[in-house]
Amino acid sequence: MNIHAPDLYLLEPSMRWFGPGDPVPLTYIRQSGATAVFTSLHQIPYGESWSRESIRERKEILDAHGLKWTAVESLPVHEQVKTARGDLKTLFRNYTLSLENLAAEEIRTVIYNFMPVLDWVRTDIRYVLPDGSECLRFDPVRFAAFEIHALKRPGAESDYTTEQINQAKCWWEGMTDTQRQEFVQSIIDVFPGVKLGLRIEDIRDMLARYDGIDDRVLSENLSRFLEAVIPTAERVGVRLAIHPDDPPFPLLGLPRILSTASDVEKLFRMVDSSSNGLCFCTGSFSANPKNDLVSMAKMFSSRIHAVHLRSTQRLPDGSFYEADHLGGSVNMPAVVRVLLDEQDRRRQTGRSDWQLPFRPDHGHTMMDDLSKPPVPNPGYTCIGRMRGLSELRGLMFGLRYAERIQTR
Ligand code: DNO
Repeated sequence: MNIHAPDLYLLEPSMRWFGPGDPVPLTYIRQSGATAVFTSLHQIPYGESWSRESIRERKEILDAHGLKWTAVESLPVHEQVKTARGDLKTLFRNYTLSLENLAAEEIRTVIYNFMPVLDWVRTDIRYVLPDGSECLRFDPVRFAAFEIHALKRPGAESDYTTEQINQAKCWWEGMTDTQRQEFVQSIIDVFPGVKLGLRIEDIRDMLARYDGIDDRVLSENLSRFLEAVIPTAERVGVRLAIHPDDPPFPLLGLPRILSTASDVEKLFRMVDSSSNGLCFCTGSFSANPKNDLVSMAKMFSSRIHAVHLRSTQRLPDGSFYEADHLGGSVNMPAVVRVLLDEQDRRRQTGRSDWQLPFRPDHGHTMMDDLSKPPVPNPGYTCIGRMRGLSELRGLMFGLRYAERIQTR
């Protein structure tokens, strides 16, 4: 039995690629066992439209390596859309134009997020695990140090316990200036695929633009965005897939509207269309103990358009680190079972687009990668992701194989 045999109906094994500047070349991605890629045109500033030529150019690079562009990750939503300020008409027009151009090149899955100010946030991008490999970690004490001592956000203390505040002070004071600077940059300037060169003052300005924006207002702004772009997505056959908040709890006193199952239900109610879907990121959702990943996969399966498989290990102090793909708190076999069943359901209804693209989201820095210069996108070294991809493909293969033995 061949793992690529079409009659196994596995999820589409994919890897993220950050474009020609990515230190992980497409030849490696092909050798990792991926048949497809999640990528974005990171060179185009947020808010501008993607021309058909630039999309085709990227597609041709992938084609030349025998890889398919299966999902856009991401078509970023401009901050002005999230705060509902500025020339929204132009921003919406540019977004829909990009969707039309992507569809014209047959790229129909588009991931985005609606996280205010920062994309994903971690406080340690080189946390050493007992086996010597390194992973990403979030520690509320270190984040308190960032907010209170670097950002100096008024009122930040009220989000932490006295013990956390004291520990944060102690930790901050124990660092040299260079260490502090590196730590701050690792929080504020890790937007995927691009170095925006943000400084702490820029973050203060960005935060100020959220004055008066709470969960309700941010939801209204998301709803306005969806109402503006979903009709085009439907017309051209594009599935939008929102990425959950990472981490899935409030940060920096900002609103957070895509962290839990009830948030996803609200999203689907905003615009009731299959083009208004979800990127099911098990790693992001799993950092919130309220989220039951298996039941969420079942609840939302028909609207899941892209999948990130990863796990986190939560600790009693409120921190979490990125565990092995098959370890941590996610019941990965049960989640994958639900996703395979969903693909079967889609096939039975005659859908030609039944296959769900998945990628291992992040991986540990390990083996030879430990001695290379750090990758510009933390979490995206080659070997650790390949380990994740291999384990996940093996899991899918095993689940399918077990089905057949049972039905024999
Ligand atoms: C982190 C990623 C996110 C994700 C975006 C989607 O590594 O999972 O940055 O790509 O939030 O818009």
